[in-house]
Amino acid sequence: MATLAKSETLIQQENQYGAHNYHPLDVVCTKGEGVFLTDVDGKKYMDFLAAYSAVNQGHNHPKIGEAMIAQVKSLALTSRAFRNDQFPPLLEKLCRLTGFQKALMMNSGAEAVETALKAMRKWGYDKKGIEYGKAEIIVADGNFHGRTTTIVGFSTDPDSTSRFGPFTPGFVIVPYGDLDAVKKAVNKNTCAIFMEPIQGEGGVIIPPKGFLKGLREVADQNNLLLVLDEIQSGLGRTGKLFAFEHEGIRPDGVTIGKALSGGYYPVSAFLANDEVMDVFTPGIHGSTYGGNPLACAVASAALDVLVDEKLVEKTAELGKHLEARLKGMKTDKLKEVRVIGLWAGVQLKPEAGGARKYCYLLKDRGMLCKDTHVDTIRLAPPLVITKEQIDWAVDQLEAVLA
Ligand code: IF1
Repeated sequence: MATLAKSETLIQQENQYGAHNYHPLDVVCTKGEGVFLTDVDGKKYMDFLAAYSAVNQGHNHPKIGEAMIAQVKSLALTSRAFRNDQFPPLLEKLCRLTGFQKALMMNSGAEAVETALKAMRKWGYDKKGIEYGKAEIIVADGNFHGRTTTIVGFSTDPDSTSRFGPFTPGFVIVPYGDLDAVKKAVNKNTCAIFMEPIQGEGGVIIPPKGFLKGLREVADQNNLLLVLDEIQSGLGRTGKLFAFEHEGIRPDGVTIGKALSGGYYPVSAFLANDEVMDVFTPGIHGSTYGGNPLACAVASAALDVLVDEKLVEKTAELGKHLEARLKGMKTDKLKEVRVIGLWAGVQLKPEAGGARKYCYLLKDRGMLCKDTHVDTIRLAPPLVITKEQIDWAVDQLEAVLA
């Protein structure tokens, strides 16, 4: 009797009992360490997705794991009805590191985005005096901010919006990177501009130079908030703590998540200054798990690792090397290569036949990455990767694209 590989049995089980809301690569992981993942059949891979930048600190970073285990042994959850001793120091650490005056803790990225959207609207009514029920937020074509019904309502990806309506009104969509379109979309009811400084799901789309600066100016001239979603781009990925630093601006608010926990636990936050955060008063927003002691202990250790291991500075350095190597690949299948920090969108020509088949070829060679928008291979390794490991990975990529 033929025996199935362990992974095949698990894949069958998942297909039978799980909702089919994903189409993952057929690799069943059981162990993670640094840049590596190992599957249930014992094969080791270099991970070039890093759980969509949630494991910037590397898989199962021991320091974060130890902090988590220590906290598990003392206290996991109080709810916000009572206070806990891990929450206040995490808030101060976050604010000192990021330069914002206040933080509001949530769990998933989508919840941080929902928090930001509520803050933008309420600020529009409370502080700007927009007529209640009329507030508008300007967002970008090709955005990805999460999966709640409000958020997918202003997505332009048919997969995200597919038959989930009716949707929340009050969002105006403009082409990403088009400052004139943003200016034209502003009216007396506009409360905010909300965008990703670099679009991840869009395929690592870097806006034209000056776009973020321009958004800042439009916001200032029209008394709007500029709020940026740095859930994927933030905490080191681009070679700066925040992607907005590349243009020397400060937004009025920012959402973070993913790497805030180094992959151990869903932890997210909305960060802003008092003027914006003051719109939240007791009882009008929250979450059972938001700011729980376990999350705070994990986030605190995850931030320490970013700082202590100088991952932001390291990413800026290694990013230049990754860019040079990717742009020097000998292949005629490339349409465009976009790189910022350790984040790359390798866009293939349509005649290359789609990015997914190359992801499978790379998997066979021991490298895991994810296609996006049919033609783009997205590269986002853990930031603890070494120069030699980058070289090995680009060699694999060059070989499958040859
Ligand atoms: C999935 C994409 C990445 C995000 C930004 C908010 C969220 C995300 C900028 C929501 C989440 C994820 C979720 C993941 C796939 C993924 C993704 F391809 F869909 F766009 F990373 F590139 N803002 N991004 O990127 O955060 O609620 O998920 O914690 O499987 O849906 P979340």
